[in-house]
Amino acid sequence: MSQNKKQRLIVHVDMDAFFAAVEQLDHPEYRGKPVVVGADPKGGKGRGVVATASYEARQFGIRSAMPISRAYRLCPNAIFLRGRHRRYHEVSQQIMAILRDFSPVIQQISIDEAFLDMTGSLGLYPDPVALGRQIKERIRTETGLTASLGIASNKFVAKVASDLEKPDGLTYCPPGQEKEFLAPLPIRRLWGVGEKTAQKLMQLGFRTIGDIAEVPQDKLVKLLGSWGLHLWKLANGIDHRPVSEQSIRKSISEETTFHEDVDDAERIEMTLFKIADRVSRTMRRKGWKGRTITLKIRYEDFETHTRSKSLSDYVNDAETLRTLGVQLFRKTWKGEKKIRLIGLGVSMLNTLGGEQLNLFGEATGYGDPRIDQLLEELKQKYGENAVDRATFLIPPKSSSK
Ligand code: TTP
Ligand code: MG
Repeated sequence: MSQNKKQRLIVHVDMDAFFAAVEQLDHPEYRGKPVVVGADPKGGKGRGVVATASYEARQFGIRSAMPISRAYRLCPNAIFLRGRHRRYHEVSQQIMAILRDFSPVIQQISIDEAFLDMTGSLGLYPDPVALGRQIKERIRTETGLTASLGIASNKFVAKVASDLEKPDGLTYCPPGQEKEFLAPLPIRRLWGVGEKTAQKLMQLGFRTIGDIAEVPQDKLVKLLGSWGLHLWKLANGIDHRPVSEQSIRKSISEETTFHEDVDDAERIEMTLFKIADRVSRTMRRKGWKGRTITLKIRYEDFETHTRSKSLSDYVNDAETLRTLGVQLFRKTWKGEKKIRLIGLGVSMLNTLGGEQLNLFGEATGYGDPRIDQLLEELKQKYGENAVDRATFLIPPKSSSK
């Protein structure tokens, strides 16, 4: 199956309970205790979500993305913290620098996660497990934090492996054993299989990754389309994707939870505008542009939907993000339920450097980078609320209801 490709050695590193672990590191009094980083629980009435929870808090059932009010009910005595993102980025950079010492071929996937291609250093590190221990040890001594590692011949298997023995795990899948390694695991562990897809696959009779690997390729393609082939390959432990800095899939998003559920379209769109402006500012500051815009809506009953649009050009200007955000919003929301949360994300990011094309052309007047620039300069000088686009200054009309 390996088509005579060169045997690779891929390491996936993922920090344990990252934000919470940094808090426990900086505040020894939090160690060994349930720590929840995320929104303010406001005595059970808070409306945001959990970013992450320490493993002590996970024993109470608290998980990332859970409503903070539910986390509070599960463990009111937990230490609830809002989070210090600058600090998390600082530690993240420290970790990535350590990883770069082991291999120049590194792909950072998120703030606490990266792939390393160690193929070129096989001579230096003939024993993958000893290499894994060494990486973990350096992270531990230099940052005081624990990481979980997966080591395998490709990215998918390494990623699955790093999650199996969390926290402080080290899991190695020797080459040639990928299929057997994956077979007993539930289908949810396949990349790209979310809750809904998992349900669909279960209805079709698939429970484990092995169940999928055993189906003839063409049958799966008939059932699921070309995506079926992709799943079949992963299930069989086949993944030729390179570890490459180029393809770093950074994404950025912002969301707002309303103080009370809202059904005033104008107010929601205004909020979306503000979010688009903030996302755009961060992107321009970091020199990022993106191609896929995603809207997220959570209704009063917590049902959550995302809707995306991919563009042919990379963009980062506020007008384009606002326009697309509102278009997606109007397509998604028909006023049937009140809205609890609204968010906007941009993914498929690229760092700047290539030519910059204006998505909508000159005629529409969208996306004048000079206005964005000016706004940003003023905000940096005088603070977030000092200036705003005229749209925000018009008092919203009262809701049509
Ligand atoms: P993860 O690596 O997914 O989670 P984790 O490091 O907290 O825990 P684990 O031991 O299971 O790896 O995410 C890294 C950080 O990203 C996490 O500490 C907080 C942040 N995050 C959010 O803000 N919201 C989320 O929904 C998730 C999943 C993560
Ligand atoms: Mg992690």
